[in-house]
Amino acid sequence: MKMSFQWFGESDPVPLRHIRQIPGMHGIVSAIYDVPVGEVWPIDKIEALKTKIESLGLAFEVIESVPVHEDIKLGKANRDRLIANYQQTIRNLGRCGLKVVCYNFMPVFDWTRTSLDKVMPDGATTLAFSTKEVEKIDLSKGMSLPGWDSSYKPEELRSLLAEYSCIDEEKLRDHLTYFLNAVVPVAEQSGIKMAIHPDDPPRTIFGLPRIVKNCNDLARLVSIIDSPANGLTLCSGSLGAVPENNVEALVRLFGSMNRIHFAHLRNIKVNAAGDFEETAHKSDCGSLDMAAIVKALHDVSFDGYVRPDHGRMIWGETGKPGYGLYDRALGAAYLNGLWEAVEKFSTVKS
Ligand code: DNO
Repeated sequence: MKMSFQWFGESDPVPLRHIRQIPGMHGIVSAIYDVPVGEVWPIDKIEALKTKIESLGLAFEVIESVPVHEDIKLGKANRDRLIANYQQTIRNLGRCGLKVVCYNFMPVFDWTRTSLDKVMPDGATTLAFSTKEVEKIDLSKGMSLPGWDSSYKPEELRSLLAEYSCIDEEKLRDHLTYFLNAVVPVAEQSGIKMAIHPDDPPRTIFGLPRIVKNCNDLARLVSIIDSPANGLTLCSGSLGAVPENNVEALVRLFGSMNRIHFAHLRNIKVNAAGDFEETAHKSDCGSLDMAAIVKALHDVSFDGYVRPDHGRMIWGETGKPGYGLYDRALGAAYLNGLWEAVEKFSTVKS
């Protein structure tokens, strides 16, 4: 298990040198943020980012994300040009030594929350999702959340939502299949493993189709192309937001098929209505058994990348909600501790 940390480049309030001080930190997860979605990432930009990260003794092997243009998800006529660009980006990343590319196929919106600063009993603030609140969101005002690759002005959002009105789950799945058939062979040749991020939360929102929500969806996804290059980002907090999703069992199933290349590990407290708030990583702070999830990763001989996902804001830290230094650093230390314990005590001594 290679511990990593997401860093949003020079504009990130968390400096790389602070990330380096977290014990057991293997590398950085990042992206090229100044190339418009759908265009090719040039080799020199990738190289420059890699050199910067490596100069601090950290590895740069995981991209999160190479965003998929909405026209590919919509199956529009210009998708072949956009997919050719995506293929070239994958080739360029492979040439620069990258290993895993995280992406998602969520229409319009990436991860969605209804509060970015819900106050917890201990005074920390956190990200939360409430079904009632999401129904009240007025999309005519546009929408954007931290960490998203796109933000929308009201007019753009209106026309994009109209375009999706004729896309159901089956159509969206066809478009994903078309995309993967073109991209996975290139990823294989380039030494890159594609790792789709599940829908967050894993249910339909704003009437848009969602196709990476549960065990069935993941099974259909990996069967589209039977190759390790067609893999998953196992996000405990996304999948775990629906109580029927047993995250430990998902790790065992897809991990033993060698399809989990990247894991986002965070804990959430979920209620019966499916509302949730993101908690500290430790198991007894939320609804997920993080020790069981880490043990399952170990049992399937997981040797991919992990990052502590979103943290709360604590100790007066300000910055990008979910992406502060302190709580994510605590998460990394905790997860490394779980891994060390599992590793040490499940070793069969000869
Ligand atoms: C938020 C993040 C997501 C993720 C993308 C991957 O929780 O994990 O924004 O980066 O969905 O494409």
